[in-house]
Order: sequence, then C-alpha cells, then structure tokens
Amino acid sequence: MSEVAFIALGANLGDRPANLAAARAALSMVAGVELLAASSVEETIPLGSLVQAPYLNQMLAVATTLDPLMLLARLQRIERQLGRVRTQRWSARTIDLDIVRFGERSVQSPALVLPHPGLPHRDFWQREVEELEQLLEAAA
Ligand code: A4P
Ligand code: MG
Repeated sequence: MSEVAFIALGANLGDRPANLAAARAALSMVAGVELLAASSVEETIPLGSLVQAPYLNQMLAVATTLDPLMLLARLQRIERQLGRVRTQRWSARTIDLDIVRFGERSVQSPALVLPHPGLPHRDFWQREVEELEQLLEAAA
C-alpha cells in the first residue's frame, strides 16, 4: 500500500536552484517513491536568529511504499550526497529535506516527529501544502 507524503526542500548555500533540482532528481530515483506533484519555488527570509542567506523553499508530494523512518533515511542520504554538512542546528545548508506530513500518521520519536512541528509556524509551508493539495485534487 502506498501513502502520500509531503517533503519540504530548503537550500540557502551554493547554486540553490540546482540543489533543489538535484534533490528532486535524486528523490525520483528512490525505489518505493513516486513523485506526484511539485509546488512553486519560493524565496524566503531565514527563520531563526542566525545571520544567513535567503532560502529557496519548495515542497513535493510523493506516493511511497516506504515507512516513515525508511523515507527519512533516504532523504538524509540524499542530503549527504548533495554535500550537506551538519554544523549548528538551523545553520545554512546546501539542502534540507524534511518530512512535513506522512498520510495521516502522527509520530513522536527522537528521530522523527510527524506532522513536522514547524508546519503551524511557517506560512510558506502552509502555502505550499495548499498548492500541492490543489494539484493532487486536480489530478484525481
Ligand atoms: N527530525 C524529526 N522529525 C523530522 C521530520 N519530520 N523530517 C529529525 C525530517 N527530520 C526530522 O534535522 C535534525 C533532526 O530532526 C534529524 O536528525 C531528524 O532525525 P537536521 O536536518 O539535521 O537539522 P536542521 O534542519 O538544522 O534542524 P530542524 O529542526 O530539522 O530544522 P528545520 O525545521 O529543518 O529548519 N528558514 C527558511 N526561510 N527556510 C527554511 O527552510 N529551515 C531551517 C531549518 C531554518 N530556517 C529556515 C529554513
Ligand atoms: Mg531538517
């Protein structure tokens, strides 16, 4: 059985559009993940108190047969492949891939929280979720 997951992409280092494109391409190659729809790309002011460059953000809807932790592991592998170096939390990054929502699942573990706790606080995520829901509805 497959479930629909929403994945947030964020980049504020290097060639940002190329990083988003590389993440989309890598994700489409993952076994058990099918790309359903992509939101528009939005430039956003960095959240948090660290001084850093603006982000490009985008969200993808995928159908997946993976379970949430397996999907997270695949996303973290793509982050590493694209040169993400983890320093401080919320610091600048070539690519960040977060699971915003995974079907109707609610998960509270140290490794994974679903829905992502940032969702109520990020207006750009809320716009992207809405856009994806409209795209999925139009395709149904
Ligand atoms: N983790 C728990 N739940 C999830 C989930 N639903 N999706 C854990 C992905 N990961 C999840 O993440 C830290 C840990 O969160 C992971 O090991 C995973 O097990 P990380 O990617 O290593 O670190 P991070 O991204 O710096 O921290 P965090 O808390 O994920 O921050 P966010 O929410 O990703 O925010 N400003 C703008 N304008 N746009 C942005 O996209 N993003 C951030 C980072 C800061 N400022 C931003 C943006
Ligand atoms: Mg993250």
